[in-house]
Amino acid sequence: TDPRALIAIDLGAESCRVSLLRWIDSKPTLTLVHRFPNSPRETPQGLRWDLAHIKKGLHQGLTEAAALAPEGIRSIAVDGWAVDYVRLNESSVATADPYCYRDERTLASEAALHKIISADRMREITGIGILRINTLYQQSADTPDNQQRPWLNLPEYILHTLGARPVAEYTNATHTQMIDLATRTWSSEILTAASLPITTFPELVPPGTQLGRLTGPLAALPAYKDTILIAPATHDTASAIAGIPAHGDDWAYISSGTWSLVGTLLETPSNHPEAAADNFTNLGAAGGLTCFHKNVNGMWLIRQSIDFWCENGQTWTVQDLVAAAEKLPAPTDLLDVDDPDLLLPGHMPQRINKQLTTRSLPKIDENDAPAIANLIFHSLAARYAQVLIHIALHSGKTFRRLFLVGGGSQNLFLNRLTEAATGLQVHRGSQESSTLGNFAIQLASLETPEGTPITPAQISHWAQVLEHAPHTAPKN
Ligand code: LRH
Repeated sequence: TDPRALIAIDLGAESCRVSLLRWIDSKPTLTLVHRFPNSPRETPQGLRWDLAHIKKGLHQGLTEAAALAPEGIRSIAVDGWAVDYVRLNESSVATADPYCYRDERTLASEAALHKIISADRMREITGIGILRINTLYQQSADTPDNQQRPWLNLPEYILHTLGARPVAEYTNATHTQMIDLATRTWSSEILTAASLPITTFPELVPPGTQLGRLTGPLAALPAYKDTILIAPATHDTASAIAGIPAHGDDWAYISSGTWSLVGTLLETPSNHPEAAADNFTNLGAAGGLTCFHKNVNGMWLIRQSIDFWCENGQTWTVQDLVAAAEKLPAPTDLLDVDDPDLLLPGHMPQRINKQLTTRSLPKIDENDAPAIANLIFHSLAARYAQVLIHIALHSGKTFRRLFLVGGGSQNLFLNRLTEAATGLQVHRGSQESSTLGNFAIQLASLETPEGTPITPAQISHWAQVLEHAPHTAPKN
């Protein structure tokens, strides 16, 4: 078999990573080569991602990875957070920094679009959760000029800048709210309602599709001779779930990062009226499966609070907050963590108090970091339990196990609260599950003839191979 290494790029709303999978004595070893912080910025043109910063970090990671793998790099795949996209100019280059999905421009475009096509009808067509962050509402808010330009979701754009042909990978495409669940293609009814021209839409491809060879300056490095570019599940959550090494049908997942995605994998989507009324989502999963889950607010609440305390002279790490919070008694009243106001950036402790006041509950001292963190952790665990009960009802499954993956799964206090609230057996998976799933899908793709879809069995085989792979730090 081919002894060359593989690279996974995982773009996160809080940090981006470049990781390497090498075969040492024919056994896989993983190295997190480069990790760099990421965050949206308030600009006069709205809340935007800094594309140059992301590309610079990736270039550094890819350069370092090449130096660590004298055997060469066989393939690279990119996943990232869903729904954000770039518009392309005539040279296939991004015309501007992409908007962050939290930008408030979609408040108006969502309301306007629902007057033309109802949320219920869109739900019927797409089977996905109606969320104002979805690409459809963002594209509806674009200027008419921009609406005429081709576009790519962010991970696919990064692949394209490396030499891949421009595509929309299916798992990520489902989160745009523009895919017809029945035909698995772009929905002409939704595109027509939103006046978005199909000519600007990329070709749809399944996860595991090989998209050409690496080109450009990096391709001049000997390690990158003949490196293939692959679309994994470009939606980071779909990759994270592909990275869970589980058998059987008795398990649910929480992919815990900026968001907590709480759900289960289904063979076929579940789009009956009760699931629709609960706004559960049916997103594409790797291997033709469906991620049936709900977006619950996640570590965003903690990160945003930490930023506020930092601006006010208090330095907190998540670890310190966890240690301080777990000494406190359980709060009497819980927060509604999915209050839309809590999805917005800035002043998180004040936003929390605004909610408590509206609900006639006692306020909490905005500078009492442990008390606020304690309230957040207890409220998240209770919300997870509530959502999981509904997931079981809508899917008809009986859960025994709960897999926690992603950065948030490192929070053992929250894990304990979640175990107590759900009564499920909690299994802590990888904090880099998106990267593991990204690699698992690449490995499945590389062993499969072109044009043949990769299967769930292949993906879970590779996820299990990678589960026990040692993690090494880069040598230099
Ligand atoms: C997690 C995630 C999630 C989406 C959100 C936009 O990173 O991709 O699955 O709902 O970001």
